[in-house]
Amino acid sequence: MPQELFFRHALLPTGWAARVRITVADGLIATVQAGVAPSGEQHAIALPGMPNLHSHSFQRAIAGLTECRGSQGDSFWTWRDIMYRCGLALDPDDVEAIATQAFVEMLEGGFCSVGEFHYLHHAPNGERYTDIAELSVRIAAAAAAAGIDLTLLPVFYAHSGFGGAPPAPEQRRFINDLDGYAEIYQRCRTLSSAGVAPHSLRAVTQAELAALVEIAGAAPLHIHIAEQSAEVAACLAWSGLRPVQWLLQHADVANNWCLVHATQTDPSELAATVARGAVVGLCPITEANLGDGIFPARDYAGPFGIGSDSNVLISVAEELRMLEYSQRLRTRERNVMAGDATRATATAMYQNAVAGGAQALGTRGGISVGAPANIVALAGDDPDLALTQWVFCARTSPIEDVWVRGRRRVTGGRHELAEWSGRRFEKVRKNPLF
Ligand code: NGQ
Ligand code: ZN
Repeated sequence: MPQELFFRHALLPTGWAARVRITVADGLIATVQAGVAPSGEQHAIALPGMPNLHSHSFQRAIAGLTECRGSQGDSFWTWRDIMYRCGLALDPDDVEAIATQAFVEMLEGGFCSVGEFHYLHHAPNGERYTDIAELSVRIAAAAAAAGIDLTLLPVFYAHSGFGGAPPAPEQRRFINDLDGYAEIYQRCRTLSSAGVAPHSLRAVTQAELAALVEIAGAAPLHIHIAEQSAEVAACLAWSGLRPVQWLLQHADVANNWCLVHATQTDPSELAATVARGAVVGLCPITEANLGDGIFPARDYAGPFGIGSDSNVLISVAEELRMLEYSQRLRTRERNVMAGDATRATATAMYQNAVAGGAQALGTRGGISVGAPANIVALAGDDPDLALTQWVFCARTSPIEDVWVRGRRRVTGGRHELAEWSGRRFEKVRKNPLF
């Protein structure tokens, strides 16, 4: 007997529909019918679960610990020193506990799937664990416990700067050669869906990037790019090209690629990115928190999705609000992210980020037959207004229930493991090493 859910309104790929019955079989949406009489379990408003296309779950452990001024001026790079210190202090149990908590919060915040851009591979002294993919196994275990759909994006990291500079000692947990990386990647493919992630142009050479593209084939390929202005300056000094320019000239960027951040891009780089069909992975809260700059979204016509990245705050609504507000502050206009067809700004951003996020993770998104039954139920009567209020106006979350592959994980806004996981997480946070 397939599971049946009834919603007064549902956001379908074609827009809002009323009185919608969704049936679920084997975790996938089996049927979607609009305009039907209520039956079975009834809810107010169904949204497709939002993909979180970029997360470093372990960084949730330092949320709130990097917001005091240091002795020198603070920057992305001083934040990174603190983040590295934390990364060096975590054992496998810690990594799993922190990831579980981050994933629980993602589900409570409206994300149903996550691309975990995972680069803590080795022991704190830099040696391989007996199982080279030990920490990927822990991430997969955390995702299974929390019940979030996982795309593991094991990261290849080999250098500390452009032109193949040797890695720094504090990067020792990240470092692999191509053979070691291929081993981790193959293991990841047995744990969950997976993609390939060259960390950044700072961390890979051109030859390594080409090998990684080969390994990925048609699987998702994610890379950090053009986030900080110092990175643009270093890339120009090294190659005479800006990072996105360099990437598009030297790699076969296609629609399985996700360019994470792409903050520092000029109009010609944006147009060239659109032509390749790649997704831009925007992480508006982290980009604001780290002082990256503002992605010129008004001038970009291609697919995008959202990521919680450093996990300093985990919420679909707050990512979308930051995205729209950063554009308003930059352009001095309003409703910048709305579309001609979808004029409600929150709804337009939501639909676009669901589609772009699913593309980036290589999954099906949206409430449609054959897609995973990943659904977020909001309270409210008027669906556009409810989604708008969640994104722009609400002090408390209107999320009631969240299903992943048809299984309800959040009820009344609360994840089934929230209390237990929160306690375990707070114990890890007492670690004096960070
Ligand atoms: C990361 N995070 O890998 O976690 C990066 C910082 C780097 C963000 N860029 C480190 N948000 O880019 O070198
Ligand atoms: Zn990142």
